[in-house]
Amino acid sequence: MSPWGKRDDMLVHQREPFNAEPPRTALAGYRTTPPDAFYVRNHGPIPGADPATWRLTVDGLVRHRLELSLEDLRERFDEVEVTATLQCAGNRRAGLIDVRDIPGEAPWGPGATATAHWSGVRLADVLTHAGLRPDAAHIAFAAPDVSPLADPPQPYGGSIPTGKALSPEVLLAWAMDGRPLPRIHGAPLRVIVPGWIGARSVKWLTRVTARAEPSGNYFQATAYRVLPADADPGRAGPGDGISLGPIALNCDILSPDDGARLPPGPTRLTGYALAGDDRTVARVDVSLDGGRSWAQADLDAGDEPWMWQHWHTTVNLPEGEVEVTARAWDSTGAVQPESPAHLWNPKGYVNNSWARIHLNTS
Ligand SMILES: Nc1nc2c(c(=O)[nH]1)N[C@H]1C(S)=C(S)[C@@H](COP(=O)(O)O)O[C@H]1N2
Ligand SMILES: [Mo]
Repeated sequence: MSPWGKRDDMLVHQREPFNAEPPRTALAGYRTTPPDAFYVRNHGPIPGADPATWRLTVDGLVRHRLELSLEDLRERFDEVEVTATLQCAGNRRAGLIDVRDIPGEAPWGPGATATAHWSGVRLADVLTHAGLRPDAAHIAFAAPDVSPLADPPQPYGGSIPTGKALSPEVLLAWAMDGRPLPRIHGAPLRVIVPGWIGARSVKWLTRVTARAEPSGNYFQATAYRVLPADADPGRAGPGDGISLGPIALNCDILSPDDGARLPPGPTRLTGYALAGDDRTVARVDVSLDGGRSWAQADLDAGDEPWMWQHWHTTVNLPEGEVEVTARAWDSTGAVQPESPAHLWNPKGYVNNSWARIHLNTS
């Protein structure tokens, strides 16, 4: 067993702090990801909090500063459940590293994406209870895990605009798939921001602060930003580059596995697609000839708004080496870009180029 109850075949990018993703086939076919295959992304040592003494502070541009225990949250607000997919902005970075090296960043594959049922209370309800002031434009989150990636080291944090924070899908969650949140995933309480990069779903939450400006935290102001290709990430300062919020349209092929040997002939392909924020997946196309011709895949029924959209199709595999490509379209008519070469950026975020796997039928 890997640490933290994860499956044995996790691809471990780092032991301390633990950073790991499952193989792509472990995600195939599941509407919600088995908890032992849910990726883990950490930037500092994992905190442990005693749920009995833990408190959440709500402060900043609010009329009433709040100090809430878990009991207070349960008693004062309605419990809600949202099924949501989390995706790290570094998902598929390996495809960018193939274009040009990205020193100091882990080569994440397609597995930094996973879905769970989350339950807790709406952030909107807590903010309304605190009396949000009209000048509160951003809601910042703070956690106690101190990250050495910032210079000097800094606790993890981030923020989202008030408009998103007041949307009903944004939760302060204490349970994952109907069980208490595991420590590695943020116990006793974490933020869940469906449709936004995983970095904003702050774990081990201790403070919610209403502000006029975005959080000045390293992970909001300096990291998780798309820098121009020629920028030196070691010299990037607060405010440089494009701040990431909503997830970019993406998809992947989950089965068969990349590199699989199969008999030629009819073969079932399955995968997922994910559109950012309130966009939806409109279509997924599959190609066996590098994008010269495309066939439409079928979208599985029953997937809900804040979760990934599974798809499947059957293709007729020819003899020999075959490259299978997939691309998704969203409800705005946007489609994924073809090549990671045009997306390369110094920190290696948002590789949403066409999904590609190689199969061998000889
Ligand atoms: N406190 C804290 N919250 C955090 C992080 C972190 O390092 N510390 N990592 C973020 C990132 S980048 C991602 S992608 C998600 C991953 O959530 P998971 O580890 O539960 O999969 O948590 C986010 N929340
Ligand atoms: Mo992330």
